[in-house]
Amino acid sequence: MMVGRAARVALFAALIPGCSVKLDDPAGFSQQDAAIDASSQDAATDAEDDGAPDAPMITIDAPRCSARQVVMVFDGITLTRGAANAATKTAPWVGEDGNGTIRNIPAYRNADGNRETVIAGVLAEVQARLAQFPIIVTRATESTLPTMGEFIMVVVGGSNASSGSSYTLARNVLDCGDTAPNDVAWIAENAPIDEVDDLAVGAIAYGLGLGGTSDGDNCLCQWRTQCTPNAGNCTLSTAAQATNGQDVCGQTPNPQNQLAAFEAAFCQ
Ligand SMILES: [Ca+2]
Ligand SMILES: [Ca+2]
Repeated sequence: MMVGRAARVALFAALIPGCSVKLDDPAGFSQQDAAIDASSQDAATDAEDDGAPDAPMITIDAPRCSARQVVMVFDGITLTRGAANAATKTAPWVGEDGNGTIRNIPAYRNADGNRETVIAGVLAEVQARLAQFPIIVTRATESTLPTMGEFIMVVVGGSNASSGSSYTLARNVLDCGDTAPNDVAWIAENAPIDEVDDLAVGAIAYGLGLGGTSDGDNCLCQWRTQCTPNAGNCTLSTAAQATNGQDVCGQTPNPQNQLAAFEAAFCQ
């Protein structure tokens, strides 16, 4: 889906004052499948050599990067202001507009008859952005959130009026030292569909303590920085220069190895 230039300029100008140029992504959805190594089945072996048929030996390998998951919510959820914790559906940015600390975020594109196709495309794109690790990305509803294990929740839908975010396009908090493993991030309904994946990766990264950059190709572009995202999908870098001094974690080296941060958070 292409969004008119004027609308997009207004959208990004609302997020970053002074940011007035934004290019469309000509690639759109690539519909790539994520290369997630979900399981493999080992061949049965006749270990005993006793002549009797062996029971099948099946080993399910856990995905390499399963220390934490990414869970995306598209079907509406109630969030409450509090410490960042996806399991309790609380985040410090909820209701930062002062209009209430319990906020109902509506379902993403609820009036769009094509919403399931759109959501499937967004999920596939987020999986593709994170396939290099790989990181498990799944969809859940408020009633089917994981009940064990650590997970970062990315809620998509509504506006800053419903979430209470002080930013209009996407929100997470810079989590220096990644002290909260179960961050809760939010992306607005009106984010361009082909940028929801990039915003999700940026939100996750911000929650790992990675600072915003002014590199238009990088997934941390425009996270509290004056930055115009380039066309196409964003990337992570081994040497990303975090550019906004007040929002760079003091203990974090700069430039930052974003790939190592994701590896540490999800794969170790
Ligand atoms: Ca975190
Ligand atoms: Ca994209």
